[in-house]
Amino acid sequence: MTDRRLLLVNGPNLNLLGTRQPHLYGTETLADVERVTADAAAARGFEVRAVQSNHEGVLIDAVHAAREDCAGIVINAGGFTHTSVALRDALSAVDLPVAEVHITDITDREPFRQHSYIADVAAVHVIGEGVPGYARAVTLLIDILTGTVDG
Ligand code: CA2
Repeated sequence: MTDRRLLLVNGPNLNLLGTRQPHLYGTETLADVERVTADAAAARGFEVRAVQSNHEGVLIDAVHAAREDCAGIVINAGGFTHTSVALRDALSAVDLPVAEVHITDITDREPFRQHSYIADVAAVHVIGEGVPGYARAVTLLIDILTGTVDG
């Protein structure tokens, strides 16, 4: 591993965090998510490049670009989690360790949310822990990257 940088990917509608549906997603904003993630990474000597988009192709391009200068990817793919073979293929193709995060417990919601196309290309899964889950995902991903645990 040469680059001590992680890509943080947030998918569609996560730009609305903190503005709607607080009973589900809480009151913290996307900026809070990005700060929590960056702080957890900085504590281990890593930096974070954050991208959020409502467009599948933009997310795929960001994942491809990570191959150049990132050591791993933290992703909450939002609704694309349950629909996007293309985003899953991109994650698989770049061959970087992936941490999948969901703010809510997708296993305890509607049936259509219970399947994740990302799950089996991710080495780390943090689900239903709210925004602090992003920090835990970073820690677990960096453990893998630094050989603290097996990946
Ligand atoms: O629990 C998660 O983190 C999700 O990835 C969030 C996605 C949802 O489609 C997944 O099933 C689970 C939705 C993000 C939408 O975020 C909003 C935030 C505030 C207001 C409206 C939507």
